Amino acid sequence: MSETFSLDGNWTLKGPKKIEISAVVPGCVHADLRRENLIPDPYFRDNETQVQWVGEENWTYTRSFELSPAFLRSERLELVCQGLDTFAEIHINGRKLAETDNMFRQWEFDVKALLREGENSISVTLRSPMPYGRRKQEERFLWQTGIGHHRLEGGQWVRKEQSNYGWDWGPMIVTMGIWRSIGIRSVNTARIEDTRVSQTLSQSFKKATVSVDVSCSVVKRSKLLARVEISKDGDVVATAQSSVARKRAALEMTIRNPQLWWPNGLGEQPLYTVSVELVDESGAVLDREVKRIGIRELTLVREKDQWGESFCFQANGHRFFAKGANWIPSDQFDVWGTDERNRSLLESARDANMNMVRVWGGGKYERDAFYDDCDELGICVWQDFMFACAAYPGFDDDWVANVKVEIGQQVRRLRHHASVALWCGNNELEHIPPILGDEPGQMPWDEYINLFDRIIGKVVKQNDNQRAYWPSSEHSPVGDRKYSQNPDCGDAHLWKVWHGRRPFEWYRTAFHRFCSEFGFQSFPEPSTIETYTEPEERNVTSFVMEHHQRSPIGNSAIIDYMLSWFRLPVGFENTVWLTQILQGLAIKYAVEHWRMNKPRCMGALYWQLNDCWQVASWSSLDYFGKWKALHYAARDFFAPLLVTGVEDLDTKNVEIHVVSDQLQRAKATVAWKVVDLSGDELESGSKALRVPANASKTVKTLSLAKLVKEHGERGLLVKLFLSQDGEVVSENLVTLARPKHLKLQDPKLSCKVKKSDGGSFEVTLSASKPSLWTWLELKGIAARYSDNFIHLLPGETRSIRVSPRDKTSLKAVKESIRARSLFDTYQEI
Ligand code: BMA
Repeated sequence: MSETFSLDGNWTLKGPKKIEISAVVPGCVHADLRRENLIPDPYFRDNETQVQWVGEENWTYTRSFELSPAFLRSERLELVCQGLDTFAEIHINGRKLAETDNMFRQWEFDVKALLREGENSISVTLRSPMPYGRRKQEERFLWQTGIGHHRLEGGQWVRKEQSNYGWDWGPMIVTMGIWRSIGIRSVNTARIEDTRVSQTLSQSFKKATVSVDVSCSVVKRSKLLARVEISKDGDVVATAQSSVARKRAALEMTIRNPQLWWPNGLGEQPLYTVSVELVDESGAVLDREVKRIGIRELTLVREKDQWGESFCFQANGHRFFAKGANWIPSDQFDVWGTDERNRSLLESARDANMNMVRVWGGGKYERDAFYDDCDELGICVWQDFMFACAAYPGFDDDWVANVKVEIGQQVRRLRHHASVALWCGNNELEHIPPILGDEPGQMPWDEYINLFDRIIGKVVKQNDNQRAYWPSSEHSPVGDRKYSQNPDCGDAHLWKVWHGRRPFEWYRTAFHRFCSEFGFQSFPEPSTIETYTEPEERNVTSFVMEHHQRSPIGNSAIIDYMLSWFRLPVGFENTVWLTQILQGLAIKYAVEHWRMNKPRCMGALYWQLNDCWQVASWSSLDYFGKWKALHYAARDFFAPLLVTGVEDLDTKNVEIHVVSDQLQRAKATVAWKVVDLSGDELESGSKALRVPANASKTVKTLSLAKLVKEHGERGLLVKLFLSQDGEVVSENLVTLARPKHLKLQDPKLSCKVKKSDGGSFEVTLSASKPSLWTWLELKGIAARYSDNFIHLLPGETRSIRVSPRDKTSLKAVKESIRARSLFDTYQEI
């Protein structure tokens, strides 16, 4: 049986200044130096500037290991490096084995001749990628975004995480290290080199044909057999076996009445285990590979329709609206972005009713566990290949050859995952003006098309014919390819709000088919800011706060929009919380509009889900995974059944819409309540509805002209409720004036706390006057809230479950709890 002798664990790291410390593999140089206290916390204040030298040096990892005689007798021994970042030179027992130049590739080398019985040594020297990138830029300059503003040069020449060089939400810290597992694999007779699982579903979805293609690496000629077993929860549901001919075996199995895998919100995520064994003549198992699959149809549908060409995903015969966000690396240092942290971020995505993340092309291909989590949580993955916002050297044959291997390996690694929905060539190469063209520094269109359409497109097709390949995000497939943000086809990155400084209302003029990026920034909450600032720096324009703001227009854009919507807040804490409320409002504006316009628009993935350090950014989850106001808002605006209202400031009408993503029709009741700013009811009503499946519907128009005459635009609030079986499933607030102009009164919030189960607490909130964006905070206690930033009218009560991260007493919760609302943000302290 093929075995791997792991070389993970303790190594020694040697570097400049006579540094010699213990190191952990997988990991990176910065993490090792930090562990030994040789560098300060790079995320604190502007310490990032003090760690720049690390990425400019060369570093050597070494270790020794003992191999048993039995292991050494294996017919072949291969060093398998699952990831080396990036320019590595490997030596075994003092002899040079190889050089590598791509962080995203797995490297395998035959090392039998270099190994000996007893003690062996290995060293991996990592050469700084910085001089190389700079030299290449001097030889032939290639354009990239954002250089000069917290971005280092030359990254596009190196097959390495591009955001390492700095991004408009991330630090410039160029890593080096053995960043994935490393080990020596023994092979006797043969091993499984690759397993390709494909599936075909019958039209009724009652029968799945699963094909497994096994290819082997053979050391010694012999009769080989491939055996496959598919099981579900321990029960075998199908088996097959076939002899291996010309190093390959093709097996086919049928599963009747398969349990179908669904995106989150549409059904369950049953997973089947496909276990493949390679067996020799004597029946001995030579190698085994196990993959988990979901039986499902998950395709991209593009067809002519009344608006142009659709762009929407379909699962098991049902088109669905993609709801989610863009994923960036969860830490600047991969090793700090643990599987647990990633899992918790993805669970937060699931809890906010998301069904898709886009793994953005400026980061990295994530670890297997990430895709396993997505399979389990029903989060579909739009997978970019790792190219972003720069002209790339498509003219360089060696570079292209390197990329081809990388793409092939990654597609083969990830293609069995139920969640992987789409391969996408790159992020924004097509539509950022200076990237493509014939000027010096630009990538010519024909070279671009050759690389992304032909070469990469072909590698994808060869390795996966079950999924669509989309050359770029964004991309216009019909008519003029250079027509950026064509509303009639393809996907679009809509940045008129924020980068273009248009008002939030602009979103309501956009009718794009699939909105794969749009966003608005906010600050992380005060408790997160405390982890990177000194107390005297807690002002949004202090040097350190600006250091943790990478968008050149960042703070001024936030404040500009804030003044348009809200009263100028008083004090630092109110300011940062209010930026979150503002962000939530911006994205709600966009998403509700696009959901209302389904099926014309069939996807909204906002920029961005998460952060890689503590920073002001477009994220809805901060570096520690804490939910910003946007994430709570996302759970509401992505709800399977949504009620929303669109105000017409000319007619003073409010149109009420109900959007359903459910696959069945549903009975529901929509109710509305118009109140004045004291909370006194002026009008109310309700209507029973049959909500059509997977559709959007206008259900009622409220004419408020008369009430506006009596109370003024600034004197009214409209609350909408959608209930099913007596339970409110969605609610919303509509105003006819900007919140800053509403004459809000002190809501006199009351908050009662009692102990609940599992270490949580139940907080009951009520208000004596309308309380907008009411939020709870436990000062000094990290906690998750079942709901936050809610609108309360007098007479309503809301129970919120508060789950502290660490065990906390009722007394401590009572002492630290604070309930505030919009009104409080501008009260003089
Ligand atoms: C996009 C992304 C990122 C960037 C973001 C915010 O278009 O693709 O490159 O971080 O905008 O500016």
